[in-house]
Amino acid sequence: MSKSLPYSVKDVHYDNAKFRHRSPLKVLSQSLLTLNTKRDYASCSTGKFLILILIFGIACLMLMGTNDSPLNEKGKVTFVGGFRLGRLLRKPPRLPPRLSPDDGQLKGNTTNSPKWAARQQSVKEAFDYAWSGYRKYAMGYDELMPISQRGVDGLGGLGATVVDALDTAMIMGHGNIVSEAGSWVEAHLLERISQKGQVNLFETTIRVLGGLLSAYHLSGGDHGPKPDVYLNVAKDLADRLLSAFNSSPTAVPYSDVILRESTAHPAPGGMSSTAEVASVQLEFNYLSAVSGDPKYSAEAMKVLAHIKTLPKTEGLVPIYISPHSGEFVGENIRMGSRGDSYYEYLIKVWLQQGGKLNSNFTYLHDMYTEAMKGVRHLLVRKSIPKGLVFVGELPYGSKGEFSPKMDHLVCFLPGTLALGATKGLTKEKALAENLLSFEDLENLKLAEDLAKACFEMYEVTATGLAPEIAYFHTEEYSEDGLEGGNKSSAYAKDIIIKHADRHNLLRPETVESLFVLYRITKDTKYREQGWQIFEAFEKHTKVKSGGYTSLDDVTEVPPHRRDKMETFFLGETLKYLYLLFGDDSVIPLDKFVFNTEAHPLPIRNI
Ligand code: DMJ
Repeated sequence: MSKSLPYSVKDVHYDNAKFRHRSPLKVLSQSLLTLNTKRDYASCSTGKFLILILIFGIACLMLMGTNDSPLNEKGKVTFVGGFRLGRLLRKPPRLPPRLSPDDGQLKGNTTNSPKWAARQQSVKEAFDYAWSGYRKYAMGYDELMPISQRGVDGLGGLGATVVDALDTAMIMGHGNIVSEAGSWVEAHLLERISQKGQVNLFETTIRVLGGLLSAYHLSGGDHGPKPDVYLNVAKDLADRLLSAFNSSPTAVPYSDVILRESTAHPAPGGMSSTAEVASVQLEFNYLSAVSGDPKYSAEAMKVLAHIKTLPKTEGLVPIYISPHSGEFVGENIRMGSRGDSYYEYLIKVWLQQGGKLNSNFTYLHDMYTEAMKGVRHLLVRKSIPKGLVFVGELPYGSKGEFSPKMDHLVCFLPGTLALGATKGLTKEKALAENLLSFEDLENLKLAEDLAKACFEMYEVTATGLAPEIAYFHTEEYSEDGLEGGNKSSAYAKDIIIKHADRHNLLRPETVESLFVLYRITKDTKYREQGWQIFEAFEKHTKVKSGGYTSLDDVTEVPPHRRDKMETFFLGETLKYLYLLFGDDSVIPLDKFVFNTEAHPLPIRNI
């Protein structure tokens, strides 16, 4: 078995030392049976009776206290009295056993061929290059502007690149970078959080809170600060982010938080994005699990329980929701921006909570299954002339016209569909164990078809990099003169790229899906495709003075460059490529869920 992950991959169960609760029943009975004085006491019948009552009372408290779900059958939150009493009896969570990053056994990689090990090494070097550029010109800023060689705070000024990159450095075994990033977090982040102004709830949760929690879980503590530093910062941040939930009159949180005041307000226009309010639950749930405080999970899960009650179109939902009324707003349905991770978190939160049917979380699985049926029925079409399977949009709802527009963001969907089908097992194993339903097989097939369309969005351009948005040629829609620039692509006539959509922000979604599909199907074509994409990033986005940059136009060579290295290039894109070329036993998909910013969190083992 590979030991290539330098930190703990064994610590993936909630029943390990970190999560083990004190058993008052056991403690009591042991003390009673070992102490002579107590034995004497127990030998008299009144004593026995009193002890029985005491044991019965404690057992009742424990039962209430170990309720693992914040929701009852009706989706109501039940984190009340019983849970809190239970908490009083608990030991504070203990840190997991950790492996040293310098341990010789961590460097082995027994099942990977030299070819893929070398390619994985190239990704590690790319990460080093990206980090070095950031450290040199932008340390402590949210993002690097690699052409201007300076930093910029586009996400509220919490040093987002540092936190987003931290667990990637841990997974890659980059001890120096873990030290640099971890020391920065320890020295600066709490202070920043207490001083900074407006941040977006979703972006801060998925990048900063998610990054801190994953670092807490994976950290060996040998490089950088002790793991509980990450947890303490995460708690402070989450306490302030909770104001987005507490200030709203409904279960739907406001989109923006003023950190220094712990106050929150709606976005301009008043609406929250559906994907945003429904993509903070993995992080808040995990924080509750490791901190022992249910308040984070309780607030976040109320959102999903509330959305469960709202009317939908075959499981599909509009991209806006009002925190004032709690209702969806408008009819715009899409799997791209503002819609995407709503669907992703339905299945991932269910998996995080043990992935069991007939549990308090089954409603999430049901919502996901219905939504994917809706996707297959209402959003999936084939392009002409070559028949690429793509996912379009319904800007005016199911009664309005279909738009053959697909954001690159939609390319998260093949990975999510494959994960939802096999629950992280390989397809071979899931088939052998008879675990795949008809729905699962349909979703797996769609995952493979969509991954092809996503890859062809890269292949069709002159740079080999995908545009931000593509349109697909159909019977109803065509436009001439908007091809990607690679004349040898078999799909040059199927994919239409409008001038305004030709940029590339170093996004991860396609390589994310290639990684998940490779793990699940073991088909090496996904690795080869990932390598082709990585080479295109190396060729066209690497900046001589340091870092990588977004591009203005992927259909031209050389492409005009934008001046920004997004945090998710280090947090997601390079992490997924590294894992795609590496050993399957590192961050196994049946033991971890990746949040929507690629920060792995352990699956609860019930
Ligand atoms: C990331 O910040 C997250 O994946 C989010 O869900 C949407 N996409 C960006 C990266 O493209």
